[in-house]
Amino acid sequence: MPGKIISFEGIEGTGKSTQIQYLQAFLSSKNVDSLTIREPGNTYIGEQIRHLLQHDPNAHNMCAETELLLFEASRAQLVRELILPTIYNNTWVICDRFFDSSTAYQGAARQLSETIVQQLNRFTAGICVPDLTILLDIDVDLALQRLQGRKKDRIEGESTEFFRRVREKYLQLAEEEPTRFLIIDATLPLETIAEKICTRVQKCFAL
Ligand code: T5A
Repeated sequence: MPGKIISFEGIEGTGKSTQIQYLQAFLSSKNVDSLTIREPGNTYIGEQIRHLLQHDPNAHNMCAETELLLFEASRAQLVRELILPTIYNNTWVICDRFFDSSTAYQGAARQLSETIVQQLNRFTAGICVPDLTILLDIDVDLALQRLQGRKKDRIEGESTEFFRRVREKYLQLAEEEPTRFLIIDATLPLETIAEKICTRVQKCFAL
């Protein structure tokens, strides 16, 4: 029986990384083995791509089409090198972002063709569709405030309007797939959010 895939989505600063730690501890308490991965990255190729996409000062003029293809290339490698072998080893995979990020950031915010983004998502992720997607939702200004004082990468330096489009797309995706998505108010206290996520995971997968 393959392991499950749980993805976390949301704009920057919503608390994805923080909540993933709580979920990992919860799964471990239920004797479920899990591996956390982040997108882009995690493989050698993916980490090189991550550097190009986010931190390389010489890549500031990257066009939207290149950006999309690089995120998808990182995903293609990650799925084949890590995610598929892991789930077939009966270990769960927790994804700090997955293909919904491409739909929201490159599709909606960069305004690339939604059809092309969807085709590429299917091509790179293949059978790896999350069994559950946690959408941490928060007002854009509040999320950006949380990141104040942190050095911004290429995408974090985008406008408030850009992140509004990302947030709206996520909410639309969640409305279209209510069974896969769980929307959580990311302004709630950390422990309350963690409890809501663990309750849903427990119910969803009969743990
Ligand atoms: N991207 C990615 C695309 O454009 N397309 C794609 O296909 C993919 C896969 C990845 C970037 O790439 C883009 C999106 C991103 O721009 P990243 O470096 O991996 O970027 O960054 P993020 O995923 O955005 O992660 P962040 O670290 O910015 O945000 P998190 O993980 O959501 O937030 P976290 O947990 O680090 O928390 C942020 C701060 O908020 C506090 C925390 O303590 C921390 O200080 N916090 C709370 N404070 C109050 N109440 C709560 N409930 C809180 N929860 C957290």
